[in-house]
Amino acid sequence: LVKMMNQIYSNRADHLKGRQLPIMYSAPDHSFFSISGNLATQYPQAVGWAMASASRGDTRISACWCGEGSTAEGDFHSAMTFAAVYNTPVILQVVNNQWAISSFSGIAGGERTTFAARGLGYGIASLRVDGNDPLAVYAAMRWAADRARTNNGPTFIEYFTYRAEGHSTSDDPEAYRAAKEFEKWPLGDPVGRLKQHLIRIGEWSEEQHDAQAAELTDLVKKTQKEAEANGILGHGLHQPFESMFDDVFEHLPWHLKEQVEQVLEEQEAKFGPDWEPR
Ligand SMILES: Cc1ncc(C[n+]2csc(CCOP(=O)(O)OP(=O)(O)O)c2C)c(N)n1
Repeated sequence: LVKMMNQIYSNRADHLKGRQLPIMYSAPDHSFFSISGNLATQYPQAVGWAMASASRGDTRISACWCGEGSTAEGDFHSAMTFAAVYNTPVILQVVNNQWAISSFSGIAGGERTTFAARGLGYGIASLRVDGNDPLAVYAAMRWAADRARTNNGPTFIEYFTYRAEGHSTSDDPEAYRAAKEFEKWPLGDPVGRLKQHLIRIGEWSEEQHDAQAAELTDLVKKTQKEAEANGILGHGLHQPFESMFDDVFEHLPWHLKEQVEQVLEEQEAKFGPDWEPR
């Protein structure tokens, strides 16, 4: 949790050295590949990764997700073709939350057929699941993982859900859809549904739920403080400027080296020889 928060704040302890957008996490120790801001690039990457794993005789499989709007990207289709042709051990998933910022899923072709149906066109086993039912999501993914692990190839899953909030904090959904539309969404909140289900089967209670919510809120707040001690966004640079291109190129191209030197000289001329990026 603290590592994720350090990434959100792009602070001194951020292992991505402040070079990613704040929620584009990466956790190589957990086989969690860096999120890319360029939509759908993860699709061919996941397929390629799984192909490499299989050809090395490794037992690991890969999984990736994109939004329904991103299925209109060429990368999505290249990945589907390669996954089908090479019978790749990959789980390809679409979170159909019905909105790609301000464009409705119909703009990505969602009213012509389901997104799941597109997988069938590629010859890939495909499922459409109620994305707000945690047990259904778990079962579908488990099935897909078993298929991949037993060499039965790729699976494509569409999770049908709804984006109640804005796309981001700078998005105002009232500008393009009815203000209270989210109140009419009939399939509920996944956490609430799982809670109700567990209470009904006698595995959980309101008291346990409240206690756990309080405990987790406390944990998140404490962790937030811990991360904030390493610096927060908007308080200057937390990583040395020169580290901007570290780990990006194996050999830094000459023109970028030149640009780094140029900026350092400019900064020194402006702030004196003791200048240090804050
Ligand atoms: C190649 C590319 N084009 C456009 C964008 C800008 N953009 C960021 S998010 C987004 C909408 C994505 O919608 P969707 O795929 O439905 O995913 P969601 O955000 O709903 O999960 C767009 C157009 C981008 N990041 N990358």
